Amino acid sequence: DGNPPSKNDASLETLVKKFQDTLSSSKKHKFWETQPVGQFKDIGNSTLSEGPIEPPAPLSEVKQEPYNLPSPYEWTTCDMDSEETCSEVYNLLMNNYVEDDENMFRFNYSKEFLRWALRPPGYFKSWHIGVRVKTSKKLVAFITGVPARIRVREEVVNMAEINFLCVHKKLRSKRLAPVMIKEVTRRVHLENIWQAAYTAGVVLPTPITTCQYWHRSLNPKKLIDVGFSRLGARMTMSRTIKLYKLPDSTATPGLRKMELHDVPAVTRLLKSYLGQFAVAPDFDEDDVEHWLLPTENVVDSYLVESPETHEITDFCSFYTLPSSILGNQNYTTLKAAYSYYNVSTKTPLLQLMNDALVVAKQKDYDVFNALDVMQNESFLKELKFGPGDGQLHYYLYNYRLQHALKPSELGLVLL
Ligand code: MYA
Repeated sequence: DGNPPSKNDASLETLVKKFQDTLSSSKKHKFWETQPVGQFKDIGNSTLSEGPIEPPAPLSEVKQEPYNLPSPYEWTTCDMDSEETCSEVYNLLMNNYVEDDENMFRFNYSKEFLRWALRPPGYFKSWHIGVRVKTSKKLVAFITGVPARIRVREEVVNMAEINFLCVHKKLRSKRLAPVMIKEVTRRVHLENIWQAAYTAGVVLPTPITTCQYWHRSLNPKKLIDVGFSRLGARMTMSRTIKLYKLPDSTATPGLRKMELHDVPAVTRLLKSYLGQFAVAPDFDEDDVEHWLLPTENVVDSYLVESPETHEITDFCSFYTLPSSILGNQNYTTLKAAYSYYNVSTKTPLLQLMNDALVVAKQKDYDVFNALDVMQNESFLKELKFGPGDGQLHYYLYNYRLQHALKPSELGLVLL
């Protein structure tokens, strides 16, 4: 999705960008103004009610043919089961996907990650959309959707989660993105789904909430060497290394990796926990098996099984998303863990997350990232996370909320 691999400490350049962003709510959005999304002019208008902005249309009224692309290009459906296609997608994103504001880092989603992210239960191959150059067949743009049931307040809504929108650097600013968004919308409509959820680092009409990235250094020396973080005032490298030192082993008795037989218990735990948030996924056992059962170098999940009662009382998880380090002599990759879904009922969340940090450190991650969603604020400062310069805006398509949410009211993490 569209969250920059953000860093600690905003530079002047970043602050200027931020200022421009705050002005952008008055800027024209020629495309987004035509779409069924909350419009800036409607903010605070209490005559508009919560829920779908447009009603579903009969399927016979959904356009049957793809939208027109500029003539050098053609649509392609990307078969992520194919090793060759998956490599083409991987390479497009590796070279052209999201960068931080200062172009020092770029997301480097692995092939295994892309296969996991794009093939959840009930996925549609037709929602994995590429654009090729007709003559050379080179893949130059991409956008995806996957189905998800997302609860908004009391209502569970069938949605598409839209991600991996990417246009090759050489084809930017030619209004290709709106065509791609319209085409994925059409293909989602063909499955009788009329709402979507997505995130982006840019401000569009209109965020349901705006979250902050926080970063917990695990390998401070490397993070400083590559320019991800800076030595604090009155700090030396050795004091910094000591500050971020973690125990060699986890503290919670009964903490272990999640296994297949845990799926029912984890589903119950998550369902009851996510119930408290205004917007959250409605996971069933198949979803939990797909999204949370550990997959090497993709998603890690741990739980606490009570040594006495064998009850599953707590859960934590993170996904693996490295970033390429652009133009550094010594390092090419930043290994980052991203906090995913965490549930505490017995082990204090602070202790659970400290154990997650310990595990990530043992597995050689350089940094552990978390958004200020759900109850994350309760541990961020205490566990020495620092605020990043990246903001992540969450959006719904064709679903209006009366008021923006606080990040802590959001129970949804998109990849
Ligand atoms: S977020 C990740 C986005 N990807 C990147 O940031 C990678 C690097 N950047 C690029 O590849 C390009 O810059 C992209 C834009 C492709 C982003 N979300 O073609 P253009 C609007 C939505 O001339 P380009 C993610 O994957 C922009 O405001 N809209 O621009 C979630 C302008 O419209 P308007 C965006 O730079 C994606 C128009 O595009 C974004 O060449 C969710 C300009 O088009 C953005 N991130 O290409 C997509 N960036 O004039 C929406 C720019 O109105 C899904 N724009 O301001 C909606 C739900 C659909 C399904 C509905 C089902 C019911």
